[in-house]
Amino acid sequence: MEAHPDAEAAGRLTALLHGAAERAEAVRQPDHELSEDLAYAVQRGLLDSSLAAGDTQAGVKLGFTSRAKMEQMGIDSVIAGFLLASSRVPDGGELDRGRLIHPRVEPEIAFRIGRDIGRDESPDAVVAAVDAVAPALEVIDSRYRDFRFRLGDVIADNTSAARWVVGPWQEVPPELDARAVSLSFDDDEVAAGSTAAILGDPWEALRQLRGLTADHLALRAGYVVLAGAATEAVALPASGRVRVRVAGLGEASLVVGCRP
Ligand code: OOG
Ligand code: MG
Repeated sequence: MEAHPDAEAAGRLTALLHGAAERAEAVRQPDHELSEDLAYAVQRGLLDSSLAAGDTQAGVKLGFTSRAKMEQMGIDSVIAGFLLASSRVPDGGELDRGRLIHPRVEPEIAFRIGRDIGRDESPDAVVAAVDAVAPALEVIDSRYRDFRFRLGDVIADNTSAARWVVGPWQEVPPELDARAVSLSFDDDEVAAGSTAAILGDPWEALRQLRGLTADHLALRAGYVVLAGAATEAVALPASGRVRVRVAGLGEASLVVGCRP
């Protein structure tokens, strides 16, 4: 029996995107707009190739949960992707910029999930299952030329996920919805905003994950969930320290290096 044409197209795009990340070289956007289902299937293919190579899934990330991000990229649907253990940079650790294409960095909030969550559990149950929160950085790096994509393209590309950093975990505070967020390169602030920019309240981002049904977005004990950027993404500097500060939650940072 011949493979379904959609499955063939998904497989080709998975291989193309996988190679793009391996070589740190951008590829052309697909000729035709992908359906969301096909796009999540391509994303799943990328996860499966990483798992087959010995990596593990460490969590889930949301995208386009703030107006600033939606306007910057021209997309207004909330999307999600997976986080790999191998793409985590330890807090304060070095990120090798030479392995990325055109990286940008975003200030985010991270949730830690305390237990496996069933498919049919309510958004409130997901919120109640969070056992810690932390300031976080996400480095995104579209595998498409010029960092340009349509909705299906960016879902297929695992929502541009490249690296992530989580600061020290904090007890879950009574509220998270109006905290100042600041992104800085060395001592210069390059973006500033509020956690309110994330769908009014970062908890809302977690609730909206319920609406996304791809199997690999199900939440497991110990997973990290990134709620999405509170500000526009900013091009990663060539070198130096990148830091996020969230009022009352502390900070997280990484140092950009470039190995020869
Ligand atoms: C897609 C990823 C968006 C966020 O935090 O909104 C994202 C992109 O902008 O390339 O991670
Ligand atoms: Mg992000």
